[in-house]
Amino acid sequence: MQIIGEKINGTRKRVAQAIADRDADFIKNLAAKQAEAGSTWLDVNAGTHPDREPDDLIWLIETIQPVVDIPLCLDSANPKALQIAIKAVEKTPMINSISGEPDRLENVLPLVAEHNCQVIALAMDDKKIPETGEQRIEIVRKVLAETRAAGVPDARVYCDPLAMTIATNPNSAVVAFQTMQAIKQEFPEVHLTVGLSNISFGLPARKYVNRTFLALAMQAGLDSAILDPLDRDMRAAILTAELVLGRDDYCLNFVRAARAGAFDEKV
Ligand code: THG
Repeated sequence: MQIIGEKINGTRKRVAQAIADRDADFIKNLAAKQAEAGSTWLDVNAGTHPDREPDDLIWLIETIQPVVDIPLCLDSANPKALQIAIKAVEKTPMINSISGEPDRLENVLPLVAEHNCQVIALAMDDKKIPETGEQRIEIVRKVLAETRAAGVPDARVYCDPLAMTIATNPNSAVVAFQTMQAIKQEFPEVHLTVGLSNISFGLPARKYVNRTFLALAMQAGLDSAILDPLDRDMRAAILTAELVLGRDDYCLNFVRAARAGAFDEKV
């Protein structure tokens, strides 16, 4: 399971404040802790007004890079901000995201191709999120035709089926699972990812919802996720799901984590 650490996101109050105050220590600490916890990428989302976003993203990138040696996942809907940010990164980043939206295909996909990035492809277009799995797969087919035409191999594409909250649609997780299974079947080289915590917005006991969704999504083929890598119980759930799904040869990771105390009661 590849983990995209979610915590450097300007839609979070504390992070928004750190960005506004240029509080580098706070951001550096958040970056270092997520890297230590085993993240493959760190999501970086300034979450600010489009006028400020490029400056804020650059500041975040330059603040984070000296303290971690993992690549970033540049999270923005704004092609201009991504164009500028991509010049500031030291390691090839993941781009979050493209979709069936013509603006993103026109202005973001060429960057992905030129810089050999991994890219998250959302199963939506023109900001509309389709209700059914079939409609989402239709969009994924269209996006993959475009990524292939741009010379981006399927293995660099991470499809996000979009996890919407179960609070307003009881079928939303099931639709996400169906979408994942269909994508995997049709495009076996493509990776799957998801913004995990969306699934539980507005519900109580969110950690339990997130964890169970994650384990079931892994059965549907999920091999990466945007989540809080500092959530110890979530890490334990991932290790256990990998073990149970036969994705942990000789139970090596599970046993190693157990020896390191990953499943011990908190003291
Ligand atoms: N797909 C893709 N990218 C995404 C998302 C997605 N990027 C943004 C988002 N969704 C995933 N990232 C986060 C980051 C932080 C939080 C949730 C999702 C988070 N939320 C607190 C909460 O839910 O209670 C907010 C409170 C706070 O800390 O202020 O921490 O779906 N491709």
